[in-house]
Amino acid sequence: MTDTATTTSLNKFEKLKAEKDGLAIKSEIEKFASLGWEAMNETDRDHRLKWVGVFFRPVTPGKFMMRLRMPNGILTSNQMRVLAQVVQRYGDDGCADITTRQNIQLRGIRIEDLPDIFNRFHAVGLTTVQSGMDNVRNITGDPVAGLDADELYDTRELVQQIQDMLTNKGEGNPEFSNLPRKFNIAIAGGRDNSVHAEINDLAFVPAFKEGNEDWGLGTGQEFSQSPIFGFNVLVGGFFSAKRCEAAIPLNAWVAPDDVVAVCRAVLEVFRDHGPRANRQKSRLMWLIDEWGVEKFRAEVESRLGKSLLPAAAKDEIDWEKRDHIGVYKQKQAGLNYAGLHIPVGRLYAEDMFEIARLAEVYGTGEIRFTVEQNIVIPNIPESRLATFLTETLLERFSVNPGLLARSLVSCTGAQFCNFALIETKNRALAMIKVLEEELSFTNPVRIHWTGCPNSCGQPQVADIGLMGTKTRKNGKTLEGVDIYMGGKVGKDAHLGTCIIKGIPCEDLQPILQDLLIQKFGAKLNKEALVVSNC
Ligand code: SRM
Ligand code: SF4
Repeated sequence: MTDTATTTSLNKFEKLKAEKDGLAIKSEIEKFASLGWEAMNETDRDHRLKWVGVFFRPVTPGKFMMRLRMPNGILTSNQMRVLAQVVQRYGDDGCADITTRQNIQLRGIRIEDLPDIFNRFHAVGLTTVQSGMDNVRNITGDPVAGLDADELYDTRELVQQIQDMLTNKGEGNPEFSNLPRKFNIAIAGGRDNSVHAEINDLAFVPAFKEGNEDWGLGTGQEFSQSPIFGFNVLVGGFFSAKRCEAAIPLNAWVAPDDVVAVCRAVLEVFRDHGPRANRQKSRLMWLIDEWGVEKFRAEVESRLGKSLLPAAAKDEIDWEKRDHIGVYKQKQAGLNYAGLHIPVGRLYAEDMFEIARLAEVYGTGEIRFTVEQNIVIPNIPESRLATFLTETLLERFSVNPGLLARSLVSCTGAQFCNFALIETKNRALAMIKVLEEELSFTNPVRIHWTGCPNSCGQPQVADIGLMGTKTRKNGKTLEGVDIYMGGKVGKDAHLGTCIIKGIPCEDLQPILQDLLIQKFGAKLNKEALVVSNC
């Protein structure tokens, strides 16, 4: 227990962690499976199970959600097939969602099946550990790491190393299982900030250190004249219902070899000093506010056991953000990667089997996720590309979707999430379909839906962000949205802000149509013009 926690009154979550560490649940899975969900201790069921990635869903009691960890968003066809087998056994209740953290969640899970599911995961190297509650979430990395000819750094190995350190290679690590709150880490390896570095508690962005100074790297390059590659460090980015902040510079540049140690040091400082009294004020930025960034930096240095170098003068994020939908040449001659659009990230067992098959038949069995809830299949030889593009699955999971559909992101919403104020995924799809029928576009417009102010669907990074709310119309309470605009991703990323509040969802379509015409150059299609002139 930390110094802060012992001196402040403990909130409900701090109490439950103090009573029993969340990871203790690992050894009780067999017991829960034979007890059944209704007979379980409620705190274990509703909260502690999240330490092993199992989420009780009050909206569908008895049908749990399982959140995996997918370092850098990468999995194998074998792993995908195991995930497909798990959801397949639940028939209509079983499905999966690719998440906004390059990850996947499974639905319909029965508690009695957990021992078998964990065994299957273990056999193929999958883990769900520490993916919920006061733990570090899935660590994001560049979705085209190792494929992109223009990349500055292949993030895969580092992301895996951080995950291994935090989770004890997927087995669970009590050193980091009682943070004051959730914690997000991202590493950008390309020039386009594909991971939304600015909305993470801790992010590493590519930057070259110039000049002829003693950097103390111990690499023999201390006095190098030529620029050395490393990362500028950002801290404190987060979204919550009460406050959203972009990450701020720590004024530190780290060599790739130091990234894991810096993650450890930052997390130790957060764990031991982060505020624990009020859950709404427990994210890392609140500690930085209290201390100031200088004191925070000094404490990180003290944990690290060495000084941090000042940040490089500029970072290398100088491209517009790519969405990776479509077919692109890899840096390996003769190979391509294909980005498939998965509408709002929703997958069913048969889709997952089919994706695994395509990855094996045309690629090398590798599958990747993006933070836009889509997939990338790498390593498709030139000679196989034409046949790949005729596959039936690509009719639904297109490499060339409409310009609104391709950038659509949506959180879980009311179908499964009890925080939700509105239904999101189905509504988002229906709305995009109508708007694409009515309008023509020259550029993609990024629309993000999120069911409540927790902002899992990241409306603040979107061109148009829609945040679920309840609103009143003609004396009735209706599902509505607050509209966000101005989110900028890629270079010069900054967060969008709320511009209109409380639009009933039933009145939203003409407002979106108008915004798309006025602000994004959309044009009414002829047929729509005829209808509107009637
Ligand atoms: Fe989230 C809580 C879903 C990304 C901010 N989020 C939840 C819960 C667990 C609430 C619950 O128990 O029902 C949601 C589970 C619903 C379900 O059944 O799926 C949930 N969050 C999601 C996912 C699945 C949205 C999606 O459709 O993609 C994303 C899973 C990511 C992952 O793989 O780990 C997801 N959540 C995010 C993000 C986006 C990001 O990380 O870039 C955010 C905003 C960024 C951030 O955290 O700073 C986010 N989720 C929250 C919050 C507000 C945190 C706070 O500090 O207040 C909550 C509520 C909480 O933690 O108390 C929350
Ligand atoms: Fe649930 Fe709200 Fe997150 Fe959507 S934004 S998944 S409704 S907590």
